[in-house]
Amino acid sequence: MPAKMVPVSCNKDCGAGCPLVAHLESAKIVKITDNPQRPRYMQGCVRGYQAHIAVYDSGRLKRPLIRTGERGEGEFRETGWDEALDYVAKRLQAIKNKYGVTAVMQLGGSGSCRGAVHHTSKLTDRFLTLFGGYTKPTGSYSSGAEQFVTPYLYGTNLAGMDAENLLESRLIVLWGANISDTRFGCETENVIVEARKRGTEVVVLDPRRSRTVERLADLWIPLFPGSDTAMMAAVLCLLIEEGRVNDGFLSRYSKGFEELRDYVLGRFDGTKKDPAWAEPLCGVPQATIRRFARTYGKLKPAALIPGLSIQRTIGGEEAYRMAIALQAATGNVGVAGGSSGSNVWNRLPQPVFQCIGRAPGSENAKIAAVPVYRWADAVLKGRDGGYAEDIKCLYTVGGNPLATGSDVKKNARAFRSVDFSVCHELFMTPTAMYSDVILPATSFLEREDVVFGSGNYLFYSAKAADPPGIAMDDYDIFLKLAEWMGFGGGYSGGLAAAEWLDRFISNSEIADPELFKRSGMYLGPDRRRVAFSDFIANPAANPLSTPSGLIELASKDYAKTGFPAFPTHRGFRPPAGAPLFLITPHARFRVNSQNSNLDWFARRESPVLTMNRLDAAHRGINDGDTVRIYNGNGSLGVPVSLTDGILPGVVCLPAGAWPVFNDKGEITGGCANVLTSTEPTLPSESSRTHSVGVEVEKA
Ligand SMILES: Nc1nc2c(c(=O)[nH]1)N[C@H]1C(S)=C(S)[C@@H](COP(=O)(O)OP(=O)(O)OC[C@H]3O[C@@H](n4cnc5c(=O)[nH]c(N)nc54)[C@H](O)[C@@H]3O)O[C@H]1N2
Ligand SMILES: Nc1nc2c(c(=O)[nH]1)N[C@H]1C(S)=C(S)[C@@H](COP(=O)(O)OP(=O)(O)OC[C@H]3O[C@@H](n4cnc5c(=O)[nH]c(N)nc54)[C@H](O)[C@@H]3O)O[C@H]1N2
Ligand SMILES: [Mo]
Repeated sequence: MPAKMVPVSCNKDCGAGCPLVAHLESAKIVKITDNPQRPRYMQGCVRGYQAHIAVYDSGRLKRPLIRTGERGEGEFRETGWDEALDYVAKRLQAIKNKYGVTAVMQLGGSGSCRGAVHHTSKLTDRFLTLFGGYTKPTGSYSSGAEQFVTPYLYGTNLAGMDAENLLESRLIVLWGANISDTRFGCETENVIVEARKRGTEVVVLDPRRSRTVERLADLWIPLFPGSDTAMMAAVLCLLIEEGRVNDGFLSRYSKGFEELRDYVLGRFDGTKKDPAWAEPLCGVPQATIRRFARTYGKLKPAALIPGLSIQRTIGGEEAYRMAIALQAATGNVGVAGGSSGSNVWNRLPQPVFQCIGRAPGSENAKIAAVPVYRWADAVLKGRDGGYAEDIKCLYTVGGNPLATGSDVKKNARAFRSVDFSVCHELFMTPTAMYSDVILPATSFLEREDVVFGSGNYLFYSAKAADPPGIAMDDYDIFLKLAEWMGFGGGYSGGLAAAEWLDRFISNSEIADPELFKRSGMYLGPDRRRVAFSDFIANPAANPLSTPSGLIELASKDYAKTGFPAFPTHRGFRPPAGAPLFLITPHARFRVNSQNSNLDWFARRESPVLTMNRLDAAHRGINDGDTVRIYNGNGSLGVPVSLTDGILPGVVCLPAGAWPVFNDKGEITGGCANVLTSTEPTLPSESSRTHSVGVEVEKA
């Protein structure tokens, strides 16, 4: 039987959002490949090519489930939608009546986060604001520190670039960015490959020899996690001392460089931040720092692309501020082939296209906020502990905080402590297991949507498969629940999900909707943009929206947070009892915790600790041994793989594996977040998953 092809695109927080096609035989997806009509550099990855595994997996939730055993034990009974919705509606209503709407906390949201309609956090917000309000975790596990600081310097978070901009770069610095796995757009890796063919140099700074080092790097500089600000300060120091700073650029476009210069030269604290100072902090020989600084000062334009890893550290705010300062000091901001030094990912205007949002009637919703990194503390401590609300209910849609949230044991305690918890899920995740009601949701391949990629383009994703059992779209689950609670009309506005989508397409800049749906893609006119090019071309006509209209390398407003106006090295050293740095980067075959439970992926990436041979030798550990990793937060057992491809003193356990439970329902291992802490980096109150100390011993 001939294969039929329909365009699809991953609606996940997976680093890209790619133009793909699903091949159907007898109404079943048999494979997924790149869309043959895609432009030259766009390419999917293994997680998209194998996305249909999640559609047909026998573990998919097919019917609503209601808990029968103790919370977390995993005992549930199947039921139909009527009983499940009636139960959830009554429990939500009772909590609202007794405690008020803000006793309900929303969790999750990144499960489906690229779609215009099927967007897990936007739909939850639409429903809960009509319910009357809720408590919302603010900031992000992901890019919280970067989102917090970038506006102080640039007045906006739209500080990205289109991948093709890199074709103009003579130097690309991937600073803690593992493009080959985490992608940062569906074109970025291929564009870098092409740029290298044309002579561009690529330097990667990463504690470990990542796949990006293997595939893209001319030079790999391993350094300690969280030491990036120190390394950057030393680079800046050398540039200043060797007269390689672009003074003309700084005086025309920025403010506050003098203060930063005085800090770097040691005029405030008597310590010059030169390469000799940085060497022990970073674990990088000063000769290497000098060599890199000279290359960076010489090769122009240079694009410095920080990963988000460098801001998931104690003082990660400063690493992002310092990266921006470096790009400004070298005159690389806003020029073709340069970069802002801030996050490039999804941070430029995309084609005009509406998304589902709040509905009329939600204007007076009461929203209470708690920093996401403190959500479990807020649940466990409540008003008595200084938090705004006493949380009685957790409503999780598109998240798996019992695998991805820092300190999963604390998170499990928080789930155990509430009166009621409900989640929409595809699988029996650890978070679902700790819920009272689980409502089975569809995956992106089972519904139609328009998906935002990471550049000036949009992808159409057709419905390619039927949902398992009686699973429903989140849109419809919320609609039914809203009808049960008496605000169905307000929620839907009289439209089904597909009708919203058609409306959004006809209101958009897409001239030919039929062609869009057939080809699966719409390409915006300009796809080689770099942020702030208009400001650089004419700063008087296009000032930044900072107080001065300029790039604020020292910011009076930032100083109000209690930290210096200019970026300074803070750093993190593991404590004596847990002397090894643990990093938990994003895994190649997973999207955060997704795919962890699917054999095909798990076979290719089971939890393994990588460790330098020297650290292993000191501890009598051999390759392949099972080791115990532990610190004050927890302990877990995993096999170890010994390598020279990681800096001595650093060990690596990829993020996203689900926790392992013992008979008593206690978490004993599996997941890296057994070892992480909910003590955030300040002032942004964000994640510090790469500032963790551990000890490792033979099990
Ligand atoms: N395959 C895959 N791709 C993904 C995801 C996924 O789960 N899997 N998740 C997506 C999401 S949600 C996000 S937020 C992004 C994440 O993007 P990032 O946060 O950039 O990704 P990480 O894997 O945490 O880190 C990138 C690299 O930085 C290194 N690193 C760790 N700590 C430090 C440090 O302190 N300094 C330096 N210089 N390097 C350090 C790691 O070894 C790793 O190779 O990726 C997205 N893409
Ligand atoms: N140690 C450590 N921890 C980390 C990180 C790290 O680097 N190190 N990275 C952090 C980062 S950057 C992030 S973004 C977070 C991500 O953390 P989470 O947001 O929890 O991400 P996922 O694990 O992808 O969970 C998404 C869940 O949504 C479900 N899902 C998928 N599609 C849908 C849908 O359409 N509807 C519904 N209802 N559900 C759906 C999936 O089955 C999955 O269980 O993790 C953070 N955790
Ligand atoms: Mo993320």
